[in-house]
Amino acid sequence: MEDLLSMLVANEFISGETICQSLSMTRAAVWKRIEKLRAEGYQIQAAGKRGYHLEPEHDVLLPAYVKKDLDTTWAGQADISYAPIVPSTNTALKQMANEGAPHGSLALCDHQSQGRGRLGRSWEGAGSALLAHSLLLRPSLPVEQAPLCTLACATAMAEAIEIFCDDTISVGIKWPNDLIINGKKCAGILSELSADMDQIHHVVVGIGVNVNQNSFEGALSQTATSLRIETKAKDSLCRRTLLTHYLSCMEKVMHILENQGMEGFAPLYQKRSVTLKQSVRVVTSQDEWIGTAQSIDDTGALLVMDQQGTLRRVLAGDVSVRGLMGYC
Ligand code: BT5
Repeated sequence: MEDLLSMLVANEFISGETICQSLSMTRAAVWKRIEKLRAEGYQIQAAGKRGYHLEPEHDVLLPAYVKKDLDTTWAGQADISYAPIVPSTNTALKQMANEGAPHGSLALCDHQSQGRGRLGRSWEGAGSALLAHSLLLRPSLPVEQAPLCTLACATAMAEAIEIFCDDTISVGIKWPNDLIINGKKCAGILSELSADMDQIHHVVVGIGVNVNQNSFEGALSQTATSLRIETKAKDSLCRRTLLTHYLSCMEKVMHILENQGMEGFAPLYQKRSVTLKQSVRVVTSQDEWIGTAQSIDDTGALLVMDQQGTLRRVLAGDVSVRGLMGYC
């Protein structure tokens, strides 16, 4: 199927005969494959003698289009699953990971119907306004450093958004997983780890980016924003281009993290952090308290000085930063 798609992507028109010869298939078999691709969402026209023509859709996340735009060596170069609608790209990718999908595999969709946040919360954003996707990592990191994958993806996506928006906006990271523009959340990350005591099997990192929403309803109207709102773009923005930037940035950031460790990675993260040196409220499953965020340790945990002067390590939970997303 991949070969047929690559041929359709590479040629404006391609005759049935050329396809038959190149793939050593009968016309009936080619026609069956074309029908299958159509059922998957590809808009393929049969233009008489000129042959088949794949509509160059503006912004669908079909694997053949995504691969065509990539300049990476592993990110997005392995298995890519795509469906027009999935409940959650993280759930889809976890299944692929359990079946052995390699490092760099992706799960994509155009609509996510049951997007998941952390701690059982939900992630909203129906339709193509949202870029919902998940990337599979099988990193060369010790298991205690697995949380750094979330921070690495946040750093890469922040950088990708800025490149995508021609540096007209700046993106901050609220520890551990929120991307913030002008005090509001434009993207969230859900990382799910599979590991045993001494090794990581895989990390599924799902990111939902608000790309083309013009407004938000209810509570989100106070706390959420989108790239379209922030850039004041008249036309809708291309999610596929953003995804391509992200995958390139991700390779660079992971390379630094795996080869230079925290010494190389920490400065990249710190310069974007909107949490460090700020007054924060920490809510964990056990308690709730106020302090000042000091730094990130080698495992990605946040170190916070509480009001009694004790430095406390926060590895999971919610950290509100004064002045952001409605916390004052
Ligand atoms: C997150 O959780 O921010 C993680 C979101 C991850 C979503 C991606 S989409 C692709 C992949 N597949 C999935 O199923 N999930 C991932 P958390 O920190 O728990 O934040 C959730 C909270 O963010 C919600 O309770 C809302 O308050 C808020 N929220 C929900 N939808 C939002 C949106 N579109 N924009 C901004 N804030 C939102």
